[in-house]
Amino acid sequence: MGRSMDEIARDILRSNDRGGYTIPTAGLYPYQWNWDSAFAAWGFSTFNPDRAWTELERLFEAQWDTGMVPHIVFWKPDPGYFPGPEVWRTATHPPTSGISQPPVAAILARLILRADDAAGRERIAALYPKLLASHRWWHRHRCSAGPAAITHPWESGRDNCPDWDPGMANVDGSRVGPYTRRDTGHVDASMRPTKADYDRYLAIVQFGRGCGWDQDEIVRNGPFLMADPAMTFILIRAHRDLAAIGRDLGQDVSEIDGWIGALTEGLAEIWNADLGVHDARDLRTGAFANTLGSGAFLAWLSGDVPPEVEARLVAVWDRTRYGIPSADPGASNFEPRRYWRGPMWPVVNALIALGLADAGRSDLAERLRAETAESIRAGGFNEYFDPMDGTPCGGANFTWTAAIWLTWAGRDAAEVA
Ligand code: 2M8
Repeated sequence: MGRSMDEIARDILRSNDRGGYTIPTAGLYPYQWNWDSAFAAWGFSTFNPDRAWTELERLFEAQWDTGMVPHIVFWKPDPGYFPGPEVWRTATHPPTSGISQPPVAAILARLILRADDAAGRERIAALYPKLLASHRWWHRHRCSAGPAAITHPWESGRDNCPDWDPGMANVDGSRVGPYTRRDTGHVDASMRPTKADYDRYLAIVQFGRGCGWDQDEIVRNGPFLMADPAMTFILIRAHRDLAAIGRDLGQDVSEIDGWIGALTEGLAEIWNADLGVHDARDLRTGAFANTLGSGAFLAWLSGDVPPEVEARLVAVWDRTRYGIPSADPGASNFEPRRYWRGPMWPVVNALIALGLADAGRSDLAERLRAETAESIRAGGFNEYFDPMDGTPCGGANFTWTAAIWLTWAGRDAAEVA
């Protein structure tokens, strides 16, 4: 008899384990990534709670003195990935990148704790001040415009989605000098961001490196600054979870409550009245991206979604066969297999479903689970999928897809509730 999907998923987590931290997938992504690691922890919590906490602890070992949790931790040199530590040059130990990634750690730590409170009590008490420092960093360095902002498309985790096109248009990528990409040696180039994208990604990194990763300078004068609805929704939810954890630990959480209030008010700045949803906005020019993809669907994470907004979102979802797309299939720039410019990402669906379930939309949550599960069952534990025909894309044996299978997609409705 063959191995069950659950067994395969557990094996993927174990085989991507590099000794306390988990890489997203061998070859393409050989380091520890911030939000991937938090999802890995959630996955481990279904069969090894101790290992789940270790994963988060390793990630926070790389936290900067400023509170920032970097988006990549370069624990061991690996020539298979570009841009590596020699490009970022952050002067930290361990070497890391100089930007962050969606702060899902508090959201997932709370779920991990809920699954096995006894195993997590001491671990969360030790982690709480570090989580708090990282949320304070987000408030201090990324939320001054009201909503949460990103200083590099990589910071959003949704690298090349159309949401960032207006901000990327301001970036001059013509003077970055020669370099060799590694991603296209692992995965078909047609599924990856373009060379023009990479030139600009590197120009933004070069600016950060040039100012010694001074975050005030990056926000003030860096080549790219966009408000991100997804980050705002995630951060609101993460603040709420952190406050709940803090209250349980007997802490005063009024500072966190203040951040939640400010961010919720900040949502008005990214309301696109023409589109009728929250939308990415270039903070240098004020221009909206005019895109409707998975970022807008994360609204459920931060609270209830009005019926007219829900109708607009579901109309986009109805255009696909397999889950919520990263960009609207009805838009002319939709590319069903090019990374974040259209594909369906199981890991994002899992986050959206958390919001849907909490908002009492278990019907939509179950539809999303079933469509995600069907694509993984048919295609394997890939990084992402073509939302129209379910073709598995990107890296195989992917940690976060295995993790969300174990915690969500592979559970039936009764278990998930
Ligand atoms: C992708 O991003 C990296 C840069 O961080 C890349 O393309 O090189 C994104 O999908 C990101 O969200 C993810 O965390 C990372 C590792 O899975 O890969």
